[in-house]
Amino acid sequence: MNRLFSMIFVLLMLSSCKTNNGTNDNTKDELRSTLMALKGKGILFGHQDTYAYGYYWNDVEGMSDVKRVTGDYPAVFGWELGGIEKGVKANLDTVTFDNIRKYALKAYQQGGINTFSWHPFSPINRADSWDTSTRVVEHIILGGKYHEAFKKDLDVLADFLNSITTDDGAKVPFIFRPWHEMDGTWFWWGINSCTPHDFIELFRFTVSYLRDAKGMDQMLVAYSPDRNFDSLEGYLKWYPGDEYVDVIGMDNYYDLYTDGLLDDAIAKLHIVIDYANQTGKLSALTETGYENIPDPTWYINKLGTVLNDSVVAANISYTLVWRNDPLKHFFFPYPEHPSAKYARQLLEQKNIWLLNDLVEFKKDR
Ligand code: BMA
Repeated sequence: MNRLFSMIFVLLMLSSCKTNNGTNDNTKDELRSTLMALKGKGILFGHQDTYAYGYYWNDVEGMSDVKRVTGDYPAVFGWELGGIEKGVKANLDTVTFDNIRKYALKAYQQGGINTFSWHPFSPINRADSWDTSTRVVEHIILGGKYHEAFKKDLDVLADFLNSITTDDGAKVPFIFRPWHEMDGTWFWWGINSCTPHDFIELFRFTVSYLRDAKGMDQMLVAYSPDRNFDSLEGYLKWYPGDEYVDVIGMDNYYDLYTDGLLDDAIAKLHIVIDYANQTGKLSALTETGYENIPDPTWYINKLGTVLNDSVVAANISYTLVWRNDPLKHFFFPYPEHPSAKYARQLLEQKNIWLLNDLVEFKKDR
């Protein structure tokens, strides 16, 4: 009888590790292990807001510019949380949070991986992320006058992320990428607007509060400076510590479109990869792209060259290109764009994976 019970128990445990798409990344540890396991086999291709809108369409069921060009969805789905802290219905790019919840769940149920960025409005005066006219970080960290206000913003953020669940109530795992590009000057958490010490406090508090006070055990965390470093020491200047970070990342647009800087982009990724390997973590090119793709060959000649560098190909887990806002800027071609055939060429390569590749890989594990 005891044996029967143990067998039933084991079977139940095994079946609880599977989601309804036959995949097995329903916890953050499983998500991490999937991303680790594909290192050297494939690099997942990601796209920001892929289901939400694209080149002259908005919120059309099943639509994605990546799908329109390649026939498949991206493997990594990026979503933006900026504005959630204000309690409004839609984010700063006019995507409603109800839709983001729906899209992220769909991406997960299809076997994809979600990642969230956050360009918050200041807890002090609700100025946007790009307003560096007042100092924010020193006032919202522990001991700051607006710390409680900041905590309220995190409460709202956590409530939303914790509400992305499957029908049986399981929380959908994801990668959260807060306070990115801190080595640039453009955000109020950037290099000219706070000290590395205060930045690290901010990052640590954000992660601990979400994990410990808000129970967000479904979250991996990415650290993503921009391209403004050329040594490990420079890269780690704002690093909160190994216990706060799962994905060692870099955002990089400039080196990937400016002539003569491709080697720099690769060298910086090597720094990222070395550190990830040294600490047993994941590595990724967390954001990239060429706004409106004025060089049609960019996907092959620039992004392709970087991703096919032997060290990069053997190590990074994913990359993500930015959103397709036709009115402002788009980073993935629409079918008629001259770069579409080059994007297709890159995404047809055996080691660059879209959603189906990832789903197949997980089935075989
Ligand atoms: C930036 C731009 C902005 C957008 C923000 C958050 O890179 O795309 O237009 O509001 O990201 O998605």
